[in-house]
Amino acid sequence: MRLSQYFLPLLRENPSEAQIVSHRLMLRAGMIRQSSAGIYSWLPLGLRVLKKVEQIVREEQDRSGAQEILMPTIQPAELWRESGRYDDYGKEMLRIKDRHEREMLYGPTNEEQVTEIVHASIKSYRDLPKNLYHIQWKFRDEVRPRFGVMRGREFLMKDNYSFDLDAAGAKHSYNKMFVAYLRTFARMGLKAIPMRADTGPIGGDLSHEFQILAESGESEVFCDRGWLETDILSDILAKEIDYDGDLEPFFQSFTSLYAATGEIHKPETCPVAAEQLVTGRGIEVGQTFYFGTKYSEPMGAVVTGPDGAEVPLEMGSYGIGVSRLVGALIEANHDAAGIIWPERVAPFRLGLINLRPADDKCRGAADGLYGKLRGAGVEVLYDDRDESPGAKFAAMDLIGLPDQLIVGPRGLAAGHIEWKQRRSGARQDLPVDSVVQRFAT
Ligand code: 5CA
Repeated sequence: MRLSQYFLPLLRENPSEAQIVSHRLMLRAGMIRQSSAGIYSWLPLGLRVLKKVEQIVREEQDRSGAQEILMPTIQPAELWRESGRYDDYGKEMLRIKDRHEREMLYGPTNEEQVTEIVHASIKSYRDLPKNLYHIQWKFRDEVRPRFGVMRGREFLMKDNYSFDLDAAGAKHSYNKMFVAYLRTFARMGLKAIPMRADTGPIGGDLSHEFQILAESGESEVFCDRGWLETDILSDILAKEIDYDGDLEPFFQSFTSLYAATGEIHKPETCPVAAEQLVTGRGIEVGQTFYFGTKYSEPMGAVVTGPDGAEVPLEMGSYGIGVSRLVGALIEANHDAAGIIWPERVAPFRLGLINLRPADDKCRGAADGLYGKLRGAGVEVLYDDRDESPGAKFAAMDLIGLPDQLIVGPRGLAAGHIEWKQRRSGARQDLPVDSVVQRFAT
């Protein structure tokens, strides 16, 4: 993409409404634009990141055996009356009436909708287990939407729902998601700690929140100091996972060290000595719930068991805040100059800067490189604008592409192009003809 043609509305000044760094940087880097409180449009650069995050989430769901569906954003109120949540959910639910005065709602989550789908088509234990997921916009009329996409009113969530015959099967489904979540976050380079959590309006008694430790996090969290010292990312990605095998040892190994959210942590029952306990803030990027028959029973979602008797489905639900993750990734990856994208979620792999677009040699070399890199399948953002070098460097650092290639007259005369790594700031001269091969995928 040529920057001269790209829709990238960068802001020079820090927007005053943004209190945390990810919100500031998303606005400054032209990734999002607020529509109303807690509701955003995603602009081209932001959308590219959102899609990459979404794709990693999707790949790990698919790997675990979950199947993708797409449920609507607007749901009928009747379904929620069946489960008893229509009144319980309170003001966070956006209630709508259609032209026939039928009560509808913009889904804050989909337990009822998916239970209805499965109930309509699954009648026998032989059709179990099933695990269905979708990646869809949700609406929660939060009391205090803030921090940009971190606590929005409209936000993108991956949510899935497992259906099993019995509690043992349901725990296996829970464990599968537990593994899939750790892998998902690890692939984005995020150390998400699974913490015992309260279940709130979703219900049930087994739940984990996946928390990234960060000053700007909204959750109060407590964990064993051991969590800070272990390199869980490489541990997780190095493990071969057989999703059909026994996952309980994996689950145990990642839950043996204490970690709990503020809602359930009690100093008097905490097993960790005070000097070993870390108290901090966390960003909740996902949550898993096992709630058994909370929805299947009132909604009559039963299957015929092996002995012919009807049994209500054992269920769990699992959410990942896809749009929140974009903010969380920035909280974990930035410096004073701007964002530093991890390669796997970067909107473009490379930034190519032409320092002298008016100079024929520079333009020829930069245009040529741009064409070859694209031909080799590399995603490149090419700054071909007629701007000062300083403005170009600042823009490239702000939007945080992992690597920058800088084409200038002096380097070209010596047959090289400067390569700058955004994260380390390290610079190196590369011979012009080696560049494409260095970055080809
Ligand atoms: N039905 C369950 C699991 S599918 C559920 O709704 N869980 S949840 O309430 O914990 O939401 C799942 C994830 O969505 C959270 O972990 C969080 O990362 C994200 N999320 C929740 N509320 C918001 C919000 N207001 N803005 C952005 N992300 C949110």
